[in-house]
Amino acid sequence: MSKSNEDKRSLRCAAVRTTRSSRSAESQDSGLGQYGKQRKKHSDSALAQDLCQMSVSGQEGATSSEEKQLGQHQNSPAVAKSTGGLASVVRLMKLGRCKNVVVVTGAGISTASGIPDFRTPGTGLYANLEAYNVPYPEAIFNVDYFSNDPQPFFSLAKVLYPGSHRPNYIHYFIRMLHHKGLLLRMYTQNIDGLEKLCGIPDDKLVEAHGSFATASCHLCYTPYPAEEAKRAIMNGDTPSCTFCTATVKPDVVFFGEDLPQKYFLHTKDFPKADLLIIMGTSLQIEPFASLVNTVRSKVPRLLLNRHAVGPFQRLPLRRGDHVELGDLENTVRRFAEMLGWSDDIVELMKSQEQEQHIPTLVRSTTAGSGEDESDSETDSKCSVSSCPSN
Ligand code: CNA
Repeated sequence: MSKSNEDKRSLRCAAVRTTRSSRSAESQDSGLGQYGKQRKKHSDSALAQDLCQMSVSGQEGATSSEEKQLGQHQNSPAVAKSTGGLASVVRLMKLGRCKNVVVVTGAGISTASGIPDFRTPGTGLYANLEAYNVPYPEAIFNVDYFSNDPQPFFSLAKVLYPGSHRPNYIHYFIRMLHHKGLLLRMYTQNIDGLEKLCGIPDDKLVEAHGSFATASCHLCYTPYPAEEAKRAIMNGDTPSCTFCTATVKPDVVFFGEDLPQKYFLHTKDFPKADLLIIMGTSLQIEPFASLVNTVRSKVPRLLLNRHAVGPFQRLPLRRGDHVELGDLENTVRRFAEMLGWSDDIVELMKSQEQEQHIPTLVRSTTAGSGEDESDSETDSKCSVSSCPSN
C-alpha cells in the first residue's frame, strides 16, 4: 500500500471518529411513506440516539395530507410559526452586528435547481426509492450495504452527479454573504457541488458529507480518478480498485463513515459565529444536526425552511431564535430585498454564469473537478459593479 494511503488510513484511525448517522425514527421530519415500518426497525447509531433529544411538534406549512402522512401533529400543543424574524435579523445585519455568519444547509437549498431532497413527501428521494430496490431508504447510503451491492447507490449517483444542474438564487445569496465579507463558513450536507459552482471558495466551504469531486476504494481508500469513476458509473459499469479490486465509490460520506477532517473546523467556527442561518434541512442527520446547538446562547439563529425542524420545533423558541417558513427561494429573495442586495445578486449570477458557461453546462465536469480558483478574501472573480463590504 502506498505511503499516502497508509497515512490516510492512520489519519482516519487516529482522529476521533465522527461518523454520519440518521436520527431516531421517532423524530423524523417527514416522509415515512411505505418505508416507515422498516425505518423504525432500522436502529440508528448510539451516537444519534444520544444526541437525539428532539420532541416533534407541529410544523406550519405542511399540507393536511402531508400531515396525515407524517402522523406527527395530532398531539402538538403548539405550532412553530414564522416569527417575523427576518426583519430582526436584517436590522442586526444592517447595524453591522453580524460579521461572522455561519450558514448551515441541506438538500432544500437545491430543490429550486431541480434536485429532489430526501424527505419531502411525494417528491423526495425517500418517497421514490422503490426503483432502487433497497429494503429501507438509508440503505442506499449505507457503506455495508454498498459493499454487498453498489448498484442502488450507483443508480442514484447518476441523478446526483454534478454537471446537469445549476446553482440557484439561494446559492448566490450565500455567495453574496461571502462577497460582502460576512461569511465565516458555509457547512453543507449537499453533495451536488452547486456551492462550488456558484463560486463559494473552497476555504469558506465545508462539504460535511463529502462530494463527487474525488473517489476512492471503499475498502482500502486507494484514490481513484474521479472522472474515470464517473464515466464507469454513468456507463453502468462498476469501477474497481487498482490495488485490491474492491468497488470504488465517490467520496460521498455514507452512514457509518467518517466525516472529512475539514468538518472539525466547526469547533472553532461555531463559538465564533455571531449569526447562524439554517436553510433547507430537516436536521435529521447526525452529527451535523447538532452543530446548530453549538453557537453561543445569545447568538441569533435564523431558520429558513418549509417546516420547523430541530430545536425550532420546541416552543417557546430560544431567545434570539427566528423562524421564517415557506418556500426557500421566495424567502431568500425577500431577505435579499430587505438587505438591499437584490441587484447585486442578479449581477453576480449573470457574471458567474457567463464565466462558467453555465447555460450550456450539460454534464460538464467543472463542478466535480475539486478545483477552486476564487480568492476567498477578495472574491476577486466577481465583476459586480458595486461591492460594498458593509
Ligand atoms: P432532507 O431531510 O430531505 O430535508 C430537506 C428539508 O428542506 C426539509 O425540511 C424540507 O421541508 C426542506 N425543503 C425542501 N425544499 C424546500 C423548499 N423549496 N423551500 C423550503 N424548504 C424546503 O435533506 P437534508 O439535507 O436535511 O438531509 C441531509 C442529507 C440529504 C445529506 O446527507 C445529503 O447528502 C442528502 N441529499 C443531498 C442532496 C443534494 O446534494 N442536493 C439531495 C438529496 C439528498
